[in-house]
Amino acid sequence: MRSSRIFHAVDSHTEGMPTRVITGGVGVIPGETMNERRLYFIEHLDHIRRLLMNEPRGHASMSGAILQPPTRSDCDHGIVFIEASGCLPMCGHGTIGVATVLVETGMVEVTEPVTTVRLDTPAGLVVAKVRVENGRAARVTLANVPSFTERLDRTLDVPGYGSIPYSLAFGGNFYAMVDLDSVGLPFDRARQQDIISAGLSIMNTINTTAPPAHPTITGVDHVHHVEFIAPGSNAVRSRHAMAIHPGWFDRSPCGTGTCARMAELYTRGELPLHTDFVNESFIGSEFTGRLVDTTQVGEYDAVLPEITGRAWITGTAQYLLDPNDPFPAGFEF
Ligand code: PYC
Repeated sequence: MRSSRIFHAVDSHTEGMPTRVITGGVGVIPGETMNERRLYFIEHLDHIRRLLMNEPRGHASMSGAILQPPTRSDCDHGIVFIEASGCLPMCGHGTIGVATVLVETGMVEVTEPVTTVRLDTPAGLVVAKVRVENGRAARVTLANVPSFTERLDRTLDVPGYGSIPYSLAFGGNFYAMVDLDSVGLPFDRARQQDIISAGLSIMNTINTTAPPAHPTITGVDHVHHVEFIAPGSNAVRSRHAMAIHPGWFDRSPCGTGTCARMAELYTRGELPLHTDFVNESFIGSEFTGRLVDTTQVGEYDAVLPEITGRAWITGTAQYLLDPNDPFPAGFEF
């Protein structure tokens, strides 16, 4: 067995969506903040993401998180998020996966009934409160980064789809929120290719005509997620299909998407503070969220969201790179 690289991993899934937690093999990424590390990684180390996320070690919907020492003294660990499609500033299902792995492997000091883990993410501080029962991480509640509505009730001329009403909100990433009805498609996995095509057209139209920009986080300046809201959804319970660039769906209810949706519902006056909101994924799994306070992000009125979800460890692995492997950065299919 020959290997020029070895990456240590604990694989998990959060409500159906994988998080490959890389616990060793990358080293400390240069950067004074976790967002600087994310940007350095994108520019200089993206081959590692592609090796770990693409086929044959991953797949087109693969997601992961590289553990780092924190860049701030009030955190236990840092995270650089990796996916088949890039490096997100924040990922809710990924953070729930990381918190579960840290507790169940004993990488943090575990206390019952609640272990608090403070995480340094590219989008800012995220605090995970892990409910621990008999040593098992039963569920995780994240206090996510401030979330806000960037634009409400606009229309977009989308080639092939006509005039589409949408709103845009930030919950750790930017999300376009669109009623599935408005693109004439049913909430049905049998129509997933059509839903992805509509999502990519909407993202492309927003990014070429009116891209958003986060006022304080460098490099967060596009939309790669469209949250297609299913008919019958409301501010108590919502179902959605989360279409993600370049062409896959979140299997989990999407933590940052749930926070963006709660920010939008708050702006509409439909979701008060301290009120549960259940968000269901395309495969029927759930996160429960709530807003706990208000704040300000640049010129935007913002909210402080929490989400609760569960994760399970699925395996441990060492991923190798044989020096003769013809696909040293994997491949996309
Ligand atoms: O849970 O925040 C999330 C997420 C983003 C993309 C996939 N999952």
